[in-house]
Amino acid sequence: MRLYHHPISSNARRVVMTAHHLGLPLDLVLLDLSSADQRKHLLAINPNEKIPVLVDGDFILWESCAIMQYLADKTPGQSVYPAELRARADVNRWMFWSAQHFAPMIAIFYWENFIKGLIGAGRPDPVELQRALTDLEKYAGVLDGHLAQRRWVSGSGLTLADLAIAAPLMAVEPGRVPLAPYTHLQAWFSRVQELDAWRQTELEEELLIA
Ligand SMILES: N[C@@H](CCC(=O)N[C@@H](CS)C(=O)NCC(=O)O)C(=O)O
Repeated sequence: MRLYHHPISSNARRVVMTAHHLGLPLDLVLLDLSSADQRKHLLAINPNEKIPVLVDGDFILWESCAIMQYLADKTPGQSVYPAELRARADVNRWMFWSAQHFAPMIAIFYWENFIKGLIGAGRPDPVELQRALTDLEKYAGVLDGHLAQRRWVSGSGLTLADLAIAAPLMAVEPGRVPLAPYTHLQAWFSRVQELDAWRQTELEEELLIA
């Protein structure tokens, strides 16, 4: 299986972490979003022109959370995406929450405080940062409260929900996301950062950027 990705994309990283955790070999293809030629190729496999994109034989799949679920469903005996109806619905709930609320809010900090400077797109916009802060207070508050009495987001062990929600947090330092008040969230994130899947993708990220 081939995955088109870029190391600064947290949407790609949540897929790469999932593959590592499941022990599935992925052929990683670095896609340079600043190259017109490479974007043309991307458009041919994803009409939204976004990474990640998985190619599994003649099957092409885009949308990071859908790819994570596909990889888990392909893996016999896996425990990160439960088969039981309500357990699966709960994992789905948090994955949608991440895609709809949590990740887009973190992405504003990442874009304004880090990516803009990297690509020369101007100074951080204070109005956008205030909007992100308002959303952070709401959604980080929700997650922090949820994690007050639990080690993992859904059920009693690691699931795709943890990997989906944690990936955008790779932006916490470069994006200067003010997470200090959310102590349960931070403790959970430290647990995720101890996973091989997190460490190995961090290493790849450093190697690819170097
Ligand atoms: N909902 C999509 C979002 C994908 C996405 O926004 N990818 C970004 C990188 S993190 C991208 O390819 N951006 C390129 C662009 O918009 O030009 C997913 O979860 O896969």
